[in-house]
Amino acid sequence: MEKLIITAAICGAEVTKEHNPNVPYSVEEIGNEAESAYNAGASIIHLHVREDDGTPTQDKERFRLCIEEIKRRCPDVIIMPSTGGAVGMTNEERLQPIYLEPPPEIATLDCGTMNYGGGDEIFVNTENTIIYFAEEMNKRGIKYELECFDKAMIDTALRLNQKGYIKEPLHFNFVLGVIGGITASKRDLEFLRGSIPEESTFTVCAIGRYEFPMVTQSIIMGGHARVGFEDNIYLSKGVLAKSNGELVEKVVRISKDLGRYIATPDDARKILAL
Ligand code: KMH
Ligand code: ZN
Repeated sequence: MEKLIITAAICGAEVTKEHNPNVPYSVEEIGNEAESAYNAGASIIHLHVREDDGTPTQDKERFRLCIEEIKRRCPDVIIMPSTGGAVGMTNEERLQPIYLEPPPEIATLDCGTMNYGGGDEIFVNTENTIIYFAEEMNKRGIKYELECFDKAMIDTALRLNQKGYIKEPLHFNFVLGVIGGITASKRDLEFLRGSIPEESTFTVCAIGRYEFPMVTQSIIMGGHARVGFEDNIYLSKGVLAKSNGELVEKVVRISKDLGRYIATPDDARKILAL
């Protein structure tokens, strides 16, 4: 089976130090967390950034500082900035990291609007927004990871692919277990996997206690794996992870036990055609 690409989503926009004191905010903390994940076997860092007080930001300068710090410590790692940012940000705010020079190799592209996390929050990605983000990334040669929180988002991505806005080769991230999105079960994952073209690649992430069971299913199915504080802060029941590296180490153990080797960043570049 193809080598396993491990993405570490080290920070996110929602989880805080109150949930787990090891969630990184400062540039140095982000560098430490990226390095721990990379040393453990992550080939991609999915990056959100924060102000020092923990406020999520899409500020281009803050991204530049964090990316420089990560590259200094992990020269060949693939850095995948978020264009989702945090609920309530404008499209222009969210897009800032794709205007960096050099542009990122890959960035996220969220494929639909949804209720987000209960309460009144809505994560807004209209069809025009998705087209606009895709076109801005196309102009800069940036590959997208298609973030699909539900089956309808896959259908939207495929429709926009047929219309020529979203380019191949398609790479999906199935995000399972966000309140407002699809639940995290083997049945749901099989449904999503069966809904994308056979030749496309996919990775899986899942929230909280569903992280490791769903990622393990993906490893068995030939998909890839994402873990990290953005999705889950526990190493096992009631045990907070000390670092993103611990979460990556656990996936590496599971994958090796299942007979699947781990992709280096350059392997990941080949698999994803970056
Ligand atoms: N924080 C969420 C609202 C992405 O990175 O593109 C969006 C998100 C997805 O995390
Ligand atoms: Zn994200």
